[in-house]
Amino acid sequence: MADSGGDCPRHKGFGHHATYHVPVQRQHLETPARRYRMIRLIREFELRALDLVESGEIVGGIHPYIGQEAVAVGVCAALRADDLITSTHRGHGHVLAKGADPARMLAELAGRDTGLNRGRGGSMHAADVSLGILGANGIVGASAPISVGAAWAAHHAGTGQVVVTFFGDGALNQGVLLEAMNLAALWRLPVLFVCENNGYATTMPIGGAVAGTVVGRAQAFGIPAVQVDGMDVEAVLSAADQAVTLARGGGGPSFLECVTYRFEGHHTMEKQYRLDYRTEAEIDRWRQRDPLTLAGAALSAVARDEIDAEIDELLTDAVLFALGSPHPDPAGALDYLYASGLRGRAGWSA
Ligand SMILES: Cc1ncc(C[n+]2csc(CCOP(=O)(O)OP(=O)(O)O)c2C)c(N)n1
Ligand SMILES: [Mg+2]
Repeated sequence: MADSGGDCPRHKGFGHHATYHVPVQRQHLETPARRYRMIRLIREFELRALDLVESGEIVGGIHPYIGQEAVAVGVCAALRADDLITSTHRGHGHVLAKGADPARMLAELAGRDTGLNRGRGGSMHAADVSLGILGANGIVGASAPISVGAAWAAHHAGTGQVVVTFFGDGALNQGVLLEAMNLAALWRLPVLFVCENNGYATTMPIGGAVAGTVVGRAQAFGIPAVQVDGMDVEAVLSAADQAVTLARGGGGPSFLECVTYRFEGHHTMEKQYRLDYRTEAEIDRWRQRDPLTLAGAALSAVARDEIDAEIDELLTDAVLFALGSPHPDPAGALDYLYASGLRGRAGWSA
């Protein structure tokens, strides 16, 4: 079998059947410097991904997470390595913050065989179960019941795991989210509902779609809910910490509304459509509170420069790795479509 490690020295020897060990990242967000590093990593990852969309290496476009990085990093900093997350169509930041290898993630976006899911999932379906990443999800609101199911399983197995479900303000009126919150509250499951309120669902401002308040949705089920500054990684972490401690101790679910903003379009197609639903002045105002700058303020200029240089090299390697990797063999297009080896319940027959 040909080696598919591309030109990147860090990933040499990554063949089709090689066991791959995630290099540095497990629970990697313990200090302000590490949190700044991860915000920088996600930002740089997204910028490189935007380039690859432009050059046609990533087909179909992406939903960039730029501007919202403090939410993923603050929440994941409160988690254990074996905790679980589910994510959204705008999921790169969550997947990276939970510890996925940026090179394999980029390869996934570019549809390569070395990708997290061998190039079959792409941007909106990236997953790495070994890191507790149960998957991004292209269906708005659909990851909430997956999280509640995983939390039910963890609760009954007594593993002490907590499950986070990330979703946008656009999911707030999805019935399935409300059903998921109801069961999580009723059964006191260890779930953290994280709403990333970036003010818009595609082009629809939240004021035009959501009656009542965001936290009110959760409070209706008796779920403790707070609003937090989603541009400030330390504020997100401290709220997430409390919620995770409560869940791990058997106290049931919590809900965080993280108020944030996306600096780029809803999707990379947006530029082509020339959609006009928010002003430059509004975008500029939010850029004044860039989560990267806010997190960087805790560090010296020298420390920031060192981290920035390391991330630049890491992402340059990641691009080389992704683009140097083969596309999947079309002969295997039907592989992995169906589960195998499932056992039926008592009384079941094939
Ligand atoms: C059930 C469902 N309805 C509609 C869509 C199309 N869609 C994709 S993203 C999106 C907006 C989501 O907004 P929000 O949840 O606020 O997330 P954001 O894009 O702001 O991160 C919509 C309507 C979808 N993917 N799934
Ligand atoms: Mg939104």
